[in-house]
Amino acid sequence: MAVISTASGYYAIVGLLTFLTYRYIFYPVFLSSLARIPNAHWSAPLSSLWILNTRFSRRENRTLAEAHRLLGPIVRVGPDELSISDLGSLRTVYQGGFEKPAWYSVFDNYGVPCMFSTRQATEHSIRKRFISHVYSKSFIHSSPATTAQAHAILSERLLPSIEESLAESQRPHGIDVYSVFMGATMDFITGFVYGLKYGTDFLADKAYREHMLEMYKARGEYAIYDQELPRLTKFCRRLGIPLCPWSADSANRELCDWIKRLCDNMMPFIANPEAAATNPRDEPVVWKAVVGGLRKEEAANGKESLLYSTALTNFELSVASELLDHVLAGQETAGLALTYLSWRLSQSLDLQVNLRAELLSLSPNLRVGPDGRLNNMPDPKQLDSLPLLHAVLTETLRLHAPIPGPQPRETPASGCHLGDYFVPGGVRVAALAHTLHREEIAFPDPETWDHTRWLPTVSTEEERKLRNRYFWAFGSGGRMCVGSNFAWHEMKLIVAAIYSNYTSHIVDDTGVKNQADGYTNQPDKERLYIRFERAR
Ligand code: HEM
Ligand SMILES: *[C@@H]1O[C@H](CO)[C@@H](O)[C@H](O)[C@H]1NC(C)=O
Ligand SMILES: CC(=O)N[C@H]1CO[C@H](CO)[C@@H](O)[C@@H]1O
Repeated sequence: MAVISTASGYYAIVGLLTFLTYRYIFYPVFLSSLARIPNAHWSAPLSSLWILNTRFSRRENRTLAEAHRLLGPIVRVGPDELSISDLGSLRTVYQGGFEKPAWYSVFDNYGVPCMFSTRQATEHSIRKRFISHVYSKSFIHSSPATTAQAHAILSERLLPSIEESLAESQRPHGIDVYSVFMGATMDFITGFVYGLKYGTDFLADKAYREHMLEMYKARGEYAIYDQELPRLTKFCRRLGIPLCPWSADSANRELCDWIKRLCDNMMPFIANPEAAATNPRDEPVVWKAVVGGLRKEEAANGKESLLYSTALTNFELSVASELLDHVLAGQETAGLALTYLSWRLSQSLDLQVNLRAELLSLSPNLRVGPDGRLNNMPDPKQLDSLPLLHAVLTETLRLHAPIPGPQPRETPASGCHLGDYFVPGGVRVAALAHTLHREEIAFPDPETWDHTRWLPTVSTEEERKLRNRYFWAFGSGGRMCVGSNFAWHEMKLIVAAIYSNYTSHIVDDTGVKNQADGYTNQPDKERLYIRFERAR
């Protein structure tokens, strides 16, 4: 009896080892259809440790750029994970509507999903229908609310704060434009979401603005734990062993509470949203669209709605979750782009002279009147079609993409073809703006900031077409940035208002060259000191 059970124990162990060797070594390395795809690291088919370590030590951008340069456009970075960088795969994955993986669940706010964190395509398109019209170019270019809000922020807040920095006492150190631009973009997006009356005044309230930036930073730095190691992070949190410091969780809570308070201010108008504003600058455009959309969905489908359990049962938190995402997505990205653009422009007075000439050709333009105020706003279409302004901004979004990191998707259950490979279902696939923006066929000498790549007078139409196909600052397909038109418009207005009136000069740009390597990429020290002078 004893002999038999020893032998069967022996066979069980050998069997188990054989199975494990097959399942975790032989199959992924040799038999899986992913085995034909080049490995970014020899261990990639065996475990995710290498890519996790690359991510946690913040070396992903250059590591993947190098892997694609050496191994081609499709590389395997983990047992079930690929990185892609060719236009064909980009079309298959992003235009093909591949769904988002659980990675995006960290963007569920207050425990409820928002449009950005929604994984499934049909649910996403219901949410998108609520708001896509107010973020369309035609709405933004023609809305009295966006015009009135922009005018107030530029004329009453941004330009005066730059004028103040010209004072003798401030001149030697200049102003931290990183902080100023984060304030300006926060005021723009909260103005559009809640109206100016219930939005922020970050440009005036420097102390509060910098406190919020700290909270935001603490939240962002540790999101990677919940994204890449969700089960372990949750488990440790439950045991009371913090993988990420408590301070990150409490910063996140404070940020959420703050946005919730902005939403609570609007609650008196929930039964009658029209009563929220009597003039265009106070119009809560996005809030109204979200509230109206949810109400309509509730009336049309009630308990049958796909959103019933995720949104309609918790109306207030659903509204807050959606708006929190817009506010944070809209602030940091555009603020980063403006910081890097002002850094690049400050390195060439000639370029500033040419840009100013172009800006002053607008009629009306953004030159400040003798009373220190802006009189008229330029025609948005005219502003949008200024070639030099468009070129300097596009080149900045290329080389310093605010979201350079991977935007993961999941292959559908039936699998798909990428290049010559068959990829089974459930595989995580991602492209990154960082690598696409460094493809030499489209961008020769990719590390050089050269705005002339985008100028019709310097490059051919063919060249610019190819560049536009590789330009991925806002992603592509159905899950592309919904705020891109708003972002272009606000960034162009801010740059135009400043450079119509001032020249800029670097005082201290320590650390600006180094960007954090993550989903978004702040400058190392999160500051950039610039001195402005009145333009003549
Ligand atoms: C320079 C400025 C901006 C950049 C570079 C940018 C970039 C992006 C990118 C790359 C995505 C896709 C992310 C992914 O799939 O992982 C995205 C999505 C999104 N962005 Fe932006 N963004 C900018 C400004 C804004 C603004 C001003 C808003 C204001 C509401 C905004 C709201 C959103 C939302 C709601 C999504 C999710 C869209 C969806 O899932 O359908 N973004 N953005
Ligand atoms: C890429 O990451 C490196 C650090 O690994 C950083 O120095 C560099 O600035 C990053 N580049 C961009 C464009 O984000
Ligand atoms: C070129 C130009 O018009 N510059 C003006 C911009 O606004 C400032 C502040 O009012 C003026 O001092 C500049 O002369």
